[in-house]
Amino acid sequence: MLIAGTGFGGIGTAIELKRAGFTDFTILESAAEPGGVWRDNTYPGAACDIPSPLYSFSFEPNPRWPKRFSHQPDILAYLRRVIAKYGLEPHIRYRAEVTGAAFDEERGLWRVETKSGETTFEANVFVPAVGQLSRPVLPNIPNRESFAGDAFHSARWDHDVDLTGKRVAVIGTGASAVQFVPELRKRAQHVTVFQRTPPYVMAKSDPSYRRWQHWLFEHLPPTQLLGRLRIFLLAEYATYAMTRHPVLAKVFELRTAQLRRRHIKDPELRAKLKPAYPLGCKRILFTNDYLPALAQPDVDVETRRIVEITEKGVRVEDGTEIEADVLVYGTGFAATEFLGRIRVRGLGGRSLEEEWSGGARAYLGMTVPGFPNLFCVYGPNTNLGAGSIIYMIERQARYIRQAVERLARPGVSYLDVLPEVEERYDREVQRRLGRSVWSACTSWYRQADGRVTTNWPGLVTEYDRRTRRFDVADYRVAG
Ligand code: N01
Repeated sequence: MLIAGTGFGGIGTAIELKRAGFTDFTILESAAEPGGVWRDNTYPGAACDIPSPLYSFSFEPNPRWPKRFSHQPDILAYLRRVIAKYGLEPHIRYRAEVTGAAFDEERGLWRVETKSGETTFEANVFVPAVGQLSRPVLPNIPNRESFAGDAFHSARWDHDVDLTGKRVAVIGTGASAVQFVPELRKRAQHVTVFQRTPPYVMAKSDPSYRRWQHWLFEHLPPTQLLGRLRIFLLAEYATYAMTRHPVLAKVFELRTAQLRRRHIKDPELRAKLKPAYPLGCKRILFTNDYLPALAQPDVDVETRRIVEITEKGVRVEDGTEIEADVLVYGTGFAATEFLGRIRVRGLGGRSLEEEWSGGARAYLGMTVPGFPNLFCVYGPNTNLGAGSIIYMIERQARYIRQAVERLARPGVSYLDVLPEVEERYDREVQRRLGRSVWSACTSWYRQADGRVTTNWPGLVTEYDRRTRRFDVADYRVAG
């Protein structure tokens, strides 16, 4: 078996296989170290906006999280510890970026190529676990290359650039920007935040865990489990409110307005920060220091439309040039480009890129007709508007493990999901998404034609139920 990626998806799947007694697998990793997005996103203030008791493997609760919302170094350290504990290191091949995978029907094997081209790997099962939010996007703004100063994307933070005393321009106001803007403001002389769409911002309760709590979690694990359950139920409630219940969503909306009134005294700035789309349509951002940072005299929120990047900074629609020494792009990821640059060929040489030309889709977010024994992790329509993606990853790993068990039976060469099963599933998911809040504005959840290809339409408990048992009747079994 081959897994691509050493983020939570790849590691979670590998552990599930190993715990079931399958040890014949290799994990291909493009970088020289493990960790996925938690290795790559090192911007100042990088943290998880889901509390750690839920943003961790259920079977590895970690009683020693320093804070409720852990920071990137702690999450990366956790993932490394898990890799070591489950003995996964010998399975990982670093600097092996998967570029292509082709299914050999006769032999029932995937042939997987890497960038270096030195080795072609062969395996009966291929599990791409390359994430949805792992390919940074630079915006299509004219003359981007003309900027004379330092410029970088938030997910590729250039720590060699000293921001002390600099004028910094930030483009974007998403989950990443709200974390790094307050931090870089502490060092920079001035920050201009270019905001195209104001986000909904909510406060977060983010205490550091005390020593007695660490002791309790270690010696009485159910106490930590209770905390996990509470966060889980809150996330389910938030999803329910956002997707099905406008009145409940209104309660959240009022709280965001309250927060703006508390932190932003200038009515002009407050008006600029008021979102004009239904709450939940884009990700709600949890932060305690973003709004206070925007209220400072050394921070400007610029809402005039950007027309070009210049040698000295950013030009906006009325011709004004806003000068900067450093440009930071907090402009997000190519979320709807599933599997990124991996060219996948299935039965009869069919191309996955072509199959997905109208938008990525897969049965339960994992399997695609004509691409046997290919199981995506964190694939199409498995992202969450609220809640922990690790919960979803664990359900996918469980399903994949069951498929692998079926494949281990004598005489089974491959499993190919039935086109009608996938078609029925996709129609249902898209019908529900079409009625959901995510169809009410543009965001990274949707592709250009409006189709929501990233998000799961329901509660995570529904996904849990639907993926609990691998039903072989959904598949064509080739001998
Ligand atoms: O990216 P984003 P992100 N001109 O796509 C703006 C996860 N995450 O890196 O809204 C001007 O949300 C764009 O504007 P608009 C999390 O799931 C998780 O911040 O499109 N502006 C927007 O403001 C999150 O949702 C954690 O109008 C332009 C911003 O750039 C996801 O990653 C932490 C523009 C992009 O925001 C992505 O977050 C951080 C242009 N041409 C991130 N193009 C956790 O805690 C884009 N923008 C787990």
